[in-house]
Amino acid sequence: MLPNPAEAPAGRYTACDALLGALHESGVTHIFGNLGSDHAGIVQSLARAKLEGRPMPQVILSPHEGMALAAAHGYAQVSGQAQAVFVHVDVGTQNMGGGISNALHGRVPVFIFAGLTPFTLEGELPGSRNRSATYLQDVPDQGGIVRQYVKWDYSIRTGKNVPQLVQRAMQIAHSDPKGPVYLTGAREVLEEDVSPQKLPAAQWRPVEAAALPGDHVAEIARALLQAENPLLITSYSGRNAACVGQLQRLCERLALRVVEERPIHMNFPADHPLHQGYQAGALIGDADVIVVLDCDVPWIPSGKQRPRPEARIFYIDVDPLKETIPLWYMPSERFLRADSATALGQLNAWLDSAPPLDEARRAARLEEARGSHDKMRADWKRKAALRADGTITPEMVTACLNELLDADAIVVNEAVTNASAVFQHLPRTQPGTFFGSGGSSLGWAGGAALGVKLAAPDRDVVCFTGDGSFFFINPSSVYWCARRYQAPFLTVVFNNQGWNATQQNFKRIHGAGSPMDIGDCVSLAPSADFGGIAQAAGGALALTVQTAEELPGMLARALAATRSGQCAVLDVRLPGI
Ligand SMILES: Cc1ncc(C[n+]2csc(CCOP(=O)(O)OP(=O)(O)O)c2C)c(N)n1
Ligand SMILES: [Mg+2]
Repeated sequence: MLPNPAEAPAGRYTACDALLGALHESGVTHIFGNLGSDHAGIVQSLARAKLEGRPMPQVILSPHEGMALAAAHGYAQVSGQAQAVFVHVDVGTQNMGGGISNALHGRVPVFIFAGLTPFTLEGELPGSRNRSATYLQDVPDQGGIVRQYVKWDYSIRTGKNVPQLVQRAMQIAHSDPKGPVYLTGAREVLEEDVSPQKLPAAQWRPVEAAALPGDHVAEIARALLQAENPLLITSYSGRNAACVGQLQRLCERLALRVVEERPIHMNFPADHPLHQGYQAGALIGDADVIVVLDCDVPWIPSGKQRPRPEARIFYIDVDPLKETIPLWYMPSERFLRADSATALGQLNAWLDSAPPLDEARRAARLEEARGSHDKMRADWKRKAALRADGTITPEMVTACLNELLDADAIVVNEAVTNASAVFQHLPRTQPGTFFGSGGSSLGWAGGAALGVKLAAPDRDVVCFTGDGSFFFINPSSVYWCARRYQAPFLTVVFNNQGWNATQQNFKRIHGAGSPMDIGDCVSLAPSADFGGIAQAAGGALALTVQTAEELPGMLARALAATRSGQCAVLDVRLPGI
């Protein structure tokens, strides 16, 4: 704890200065903020820092808290660095909504700060209550609103140790499994005068990546060498770019097939012959050794495709217990808590000094995989072909977009029942070019795309939503922000005029042949003018595509607009559900 007078501004130095200074020190460059009466001291500190030319995180003023959190989520997915989200007491916390569940399940580090309503009534301390609303925002346990969804929550009790609290919060957020943290502070505490202090960042680093215990490296490597039909299933190992190369090396030397199950990241090059698509399906039942690498739900136990009872299953995961999911089990031979890049590096190193897999066996397996890879893709291609009746399919949209995008373009996916069209026809080949929310709360994609674009301003960013999801993204907030902060991206709305997922679930559970009309519960007709909403809020280019014929031209126009600084929303009219 070293006093650092050089950092001290002239005049007062409060807990707010300490909070903002510590965030800056810990690498936070952006505060996605929806500020209120609880943040009066924060606003003052930011203004004073600007006046005095002191570095501070940039405030991205976020008209809706859901967007703020989604943007911090997307930003951290690209950069690995937690950003800050500032929200207003209990009500702003509630307005973050399901986004907090996405950040937790997506294992994304986010630092959330919310004020607490003042705890003095009669001016006993600076910051005391001064408005009727401050009475209405007094709740018994504000942290309790999000406690199930954060890794850590705490309230600042004294301004004196704010830098330590920030560093602790950041250390927890950035340690695996990563996730959101939530800090609160009442106005009186934030107004406290404190002494500047600078903490040595090197002493607050995240916990080091965990490795596989030595014995198990050999055990897994041997099992893979001996296997006839090994399979690897992953969904988020690619969050660490280094893991992609390690995985490719392991798979090539063993002719190990890979399935990306509901991917949240780009994990393995989609054009690689060992890439076997996005549904393990029959491959699961055929496999004698299965490595599950960073995946929450590799198969559905009540589904048709399950591993054989005698299959050897090794679960390597940064979070193999899934502690945030109370009911969860995937019976496996071993559960190993390890960082996937480290674990694969260990397996590769062990295999480097072992006799290699018989080359004939390896080559035969690789050829077989290549055959199924090519066949699968040829089938997909047929689905993307033009229809005689001119109707648009989601596959056509993504295939057409694939022609226009570079390999480093970033895809943000919340396409719900049309997600497979995104997986199949926008094959990502470079790490860090694909993101999903990792959770189940719709409304992430718009804010996430904004955060992604802020973190990667030189790359094309395309986000996919359904028409139902578009309502959830708080579009007015998203497109307003995108214009104000010059973060243009393309949104493709798969508009099937309804909640297809809800309809499909009804059919799955209550029989496909049900004669009942459930339109009242799932239809979103008549369709909203999604592009018009974005245009009104943030001057976005609004395009509606009705026929397959006009699709290529409109996509090119929309993309060109984003490249010249304007958001574009392409409302793709699919056949209604
Ligand atoms: C915040 C939130 N509310 C409700 C749901 C339930 N839900 C899951 S899928 C879905 C329908 C989504 O509709 P749309 O985006 O149009 O995609 P489609 O199903 O038509 O492909 C709904 C309402 C959810 N997952 N998250
Ligand atoms: Mg829909």
